[in-house]
Amino acid sequence: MSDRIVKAEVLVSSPTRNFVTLRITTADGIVGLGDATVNGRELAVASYLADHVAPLLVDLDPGRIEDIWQYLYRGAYWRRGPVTMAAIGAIDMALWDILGKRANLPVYQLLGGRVRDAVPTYGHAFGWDIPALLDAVDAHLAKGAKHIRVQSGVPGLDKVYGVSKDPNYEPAGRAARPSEERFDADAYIRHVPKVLAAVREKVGDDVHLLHDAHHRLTPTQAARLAKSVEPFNLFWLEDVTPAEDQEAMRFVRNASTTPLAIGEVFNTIWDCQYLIENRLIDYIRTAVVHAGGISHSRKIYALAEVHGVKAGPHGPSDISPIALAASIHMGASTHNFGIQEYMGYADLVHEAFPHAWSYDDGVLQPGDAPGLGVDIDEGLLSAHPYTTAYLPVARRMDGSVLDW
Ligand code: EZ4
Ligand code: CO
Repeated sequence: MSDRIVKAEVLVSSPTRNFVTLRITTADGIVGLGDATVNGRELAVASYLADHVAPLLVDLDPGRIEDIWQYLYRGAYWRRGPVTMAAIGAIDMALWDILGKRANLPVYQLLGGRVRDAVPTYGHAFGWDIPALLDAVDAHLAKGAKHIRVQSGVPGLDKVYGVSKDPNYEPAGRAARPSEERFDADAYIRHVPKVLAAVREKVGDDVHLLHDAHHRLTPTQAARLAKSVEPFNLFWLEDVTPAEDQEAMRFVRNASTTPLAIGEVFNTIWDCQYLIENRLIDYIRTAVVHAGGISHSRKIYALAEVHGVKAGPHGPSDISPIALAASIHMGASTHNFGIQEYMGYADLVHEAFPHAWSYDDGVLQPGDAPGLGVDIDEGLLSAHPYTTAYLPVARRMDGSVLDW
């Protein structure tokens, strides 16, 4: 039953925000879709795919998913990193999509079938001050949310990660240069426990709360924060320190019992290995698109399973509905899948990527369409061309650059 890849096309578009989409067509006329979006570096992945990889895919058998993964990863010699791994991730996703369409089965069925009724999710609630945040939390509760990420403004800071003036938070700014913001770690660490105390007081014990520190703290600051928020019983505290210094997590771990999540910027199992094997985290946050697709993410999740770590993948607005579908199919079929971040999309994104997956009452369902169950409205994508956009840059109060 072998088939042959005849075409691999890259579509770069901006239906409210930028997306890089890969479309693979086979000789039998099956079309597979993948997401290759790397927020703020979209054109680099588009070029990697169109200039270097798409020509190599032609004539290969789309059913040899693992072999194509190894061919692109090891065969390039140069490896790892977000651009390479998102490109491979998009191809891998598209090949699973093709396999599902060929078999007339949803991808979660190919991965072993359902292990849970639905995929739990969390969304983002934010407010500049505590009353505004509590209103946002109310809106999430009204939609049936059982897990909510809470982010608030910090007195004295005019821009803060995770908080926006727009009701739809979108960190990437459509401008020729990144916007800049100043961060005062002491003010932040003093304020967050007050915010979490107010939210916990409001929602009671049955709602799960999450918070993202977004890589800004030193190990000591991170340990202090993790310890001081213990009374509010977080579901997780995310990205307390920059992810490169992994030993820092041991220091935080030893200081508190607050569950820790990290890894949205990781790209391979080797980036995750130390933290997982040493049980320094509770949740691994790699996104299926940025960590080499379904095939590689499955290996990360399997390693995590052995060490009592769960998957809690990244799911912001820059993970397209195609990659989100791949993540939902994995969530439905992976035993140690903990939770899917679901930030939601603008209406135009739902229209541009019609999808079989659905969100309701705090959970996601993969749907039963063959493959990943996502389509594209090509006319709509081409009507919204790429627009330069960047994630913000953060600086300390003294002006020196800090991790954003
Ligand atoms: O900063 O999606 O947990 N979610 C996040 C996101 C990321 C952006 C980066 O593209 O941290 O807001
Ligand atoms: Co995050």
